[in-house]
Amino acid sequence: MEAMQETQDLFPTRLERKLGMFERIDPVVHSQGAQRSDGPLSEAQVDEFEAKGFLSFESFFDKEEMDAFIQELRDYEEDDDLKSSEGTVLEPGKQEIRSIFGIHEVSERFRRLTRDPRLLEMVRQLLGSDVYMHQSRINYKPGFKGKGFDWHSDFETWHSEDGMPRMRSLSCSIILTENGEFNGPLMLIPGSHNVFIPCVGRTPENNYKESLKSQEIGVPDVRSLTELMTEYGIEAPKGPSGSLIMFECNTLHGSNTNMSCWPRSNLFFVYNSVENTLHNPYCGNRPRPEFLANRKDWSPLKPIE
Ligand code: 6CS
Ligand code: FE
Repeated sequence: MEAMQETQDLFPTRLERKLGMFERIDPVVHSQGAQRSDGPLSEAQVDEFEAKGFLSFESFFDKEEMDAFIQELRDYEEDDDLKSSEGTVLEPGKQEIRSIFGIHEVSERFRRLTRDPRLLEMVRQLLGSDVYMHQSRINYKPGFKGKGFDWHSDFETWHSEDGMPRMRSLSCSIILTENGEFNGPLMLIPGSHNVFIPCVGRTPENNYKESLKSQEIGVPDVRSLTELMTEYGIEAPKGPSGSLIMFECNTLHGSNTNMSCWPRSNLFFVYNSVENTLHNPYCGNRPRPEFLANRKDWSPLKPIE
């Protein structure tokens, strides 16, 4: 059975021919019975996450708590070494920072935040096990200049390019600077986590060098997106600094260009179940670098007060 699991790809994607979307096979909430209510989330919140594929919390952290993080981000904008380092992605053709990956390894302050018990306990409640950090990043979206992210399922990429076997991970997105209507907030399609949409097209080696600036491969087709949007609509949770959005790894999401003068910076921590560690990439390519997909430390995260 073990060997079968290794080779069988339950989520075929990135093929030359289009396959239709199909129902999710994994649970959304992985804890069972009494374990489901064993954590900070109420029954109603767990049910909501299960139904919609995300939960949002206005002012989850105090605004003041976020100030030191925001100051650190500002310092990074001036840091040429960091700007030229591997995990930093610049906007296409520009010098502006788009994302810094592996932020929990760059900064002790961010590392501690990934282990904040207020986050970890909710994540463990939903994923039903201990968890480790698959990926962390900051997405910058400076006023006037910040570009968007096209519609995608993170799991589709993590499965095909990183070998994440099953849907048992989630992202915590912490809003560092207020996300409003006009500065390109995260948009999600509620309910979309319940289907897997295979995407068309083989994955080139080193695809991440392009996809992190502008995604071309691993983008769901317009017909499937239209069907889901028509049925479920789109939501864009907004809130001040310190707000939190937790979204399931297969929930379709994207965001617009920031045309306003107000910067939008969000922090993303991706937690994966220790029972869902990475295989070889299902697309057949070499694994992506560590800053995108952690393969060296799958030990359970311990809370830091
Ligand atoms: O390639 C990745 O891993 C990712 N890309 C996107 C657009 N979202 C999630 C993740 O950072
Ligand atoms: Fe994403």
